[in-house]
Amino acid sequence: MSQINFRILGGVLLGIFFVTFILAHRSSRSLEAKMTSLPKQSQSMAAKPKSKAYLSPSPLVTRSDNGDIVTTVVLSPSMSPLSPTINVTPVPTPHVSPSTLPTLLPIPSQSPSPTVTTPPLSPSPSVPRVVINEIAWMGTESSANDEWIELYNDSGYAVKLTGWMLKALDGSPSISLEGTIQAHGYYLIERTDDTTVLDVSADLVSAFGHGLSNAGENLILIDNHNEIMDQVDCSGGWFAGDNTSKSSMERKSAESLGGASGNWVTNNGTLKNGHDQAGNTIGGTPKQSNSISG
Ligand SMILES: [Ca+2]
Ligand SMILES: [Ca+2]
Repeated sequence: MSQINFRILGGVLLGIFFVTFILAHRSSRSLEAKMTSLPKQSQSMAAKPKSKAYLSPSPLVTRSDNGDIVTTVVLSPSMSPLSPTINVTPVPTPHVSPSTLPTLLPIPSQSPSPTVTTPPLSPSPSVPRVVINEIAWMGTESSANDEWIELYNDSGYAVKLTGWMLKALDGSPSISLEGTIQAHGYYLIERTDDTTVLDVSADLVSAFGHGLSNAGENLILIDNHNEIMDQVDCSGGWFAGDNTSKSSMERKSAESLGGASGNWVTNNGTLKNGHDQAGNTIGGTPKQSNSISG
């Protein structure tokens, strides 16, 4: 009896084991069938090559505790940032060839300005316009040293006398002129001071050097171009004038040569002008027409 019970118990246990094995095998086959029925989309996504994985998220298929299939979308950690990298290509600097530079043309030299020849203010010495017109070589009754000389402008225009000289060939006197002589005007040069002819204003006061010699002088009038404008050569003695009466030597005509003795006369004693330092009447016509002129 005992042996029979053991056999029965062993058969029961073997049957239980067999049944359990069969059930487990069927369960495994069912799971495999569900796995093969997953959506095509998931399979397609899973089948995508890794080279394009950064473009789409990778799905993760798992199974829950109750046996359901769960698909989880997980962003790939290898996904690149959306912002693209911008590569800036440097712009090459244009190279300027020296041949493209403009060529500077030489500046033509300016031709010299033509020389403008200004006609001289005074004509040639043969026709003097500013002349030695009266010479008080004898001085005045007040003082023999109070000599004076008168120039006359026979032209119709004023003449600037700056640079002109009135001098004797022996070197004394030697007078530098200045100022202007008016057209048909007179120019009075007084020796030492303006009181030589007390009441007539001098145009120039000069020392006269050693003064005019009573024996005569060779006087020349030179312009600013060093040309002789007039000459009264009395180196052999004065053409006219009187040391006793203190009468001056007057020119008859400005248009006639100063070196001609016949062009000079002694003041006539009638037509006079001005007074000396002592108040005596001047024996001549300083800054007025000569007594015998025209
Ligand atoms: Ca005077
Ligand atoms: Ca005079």
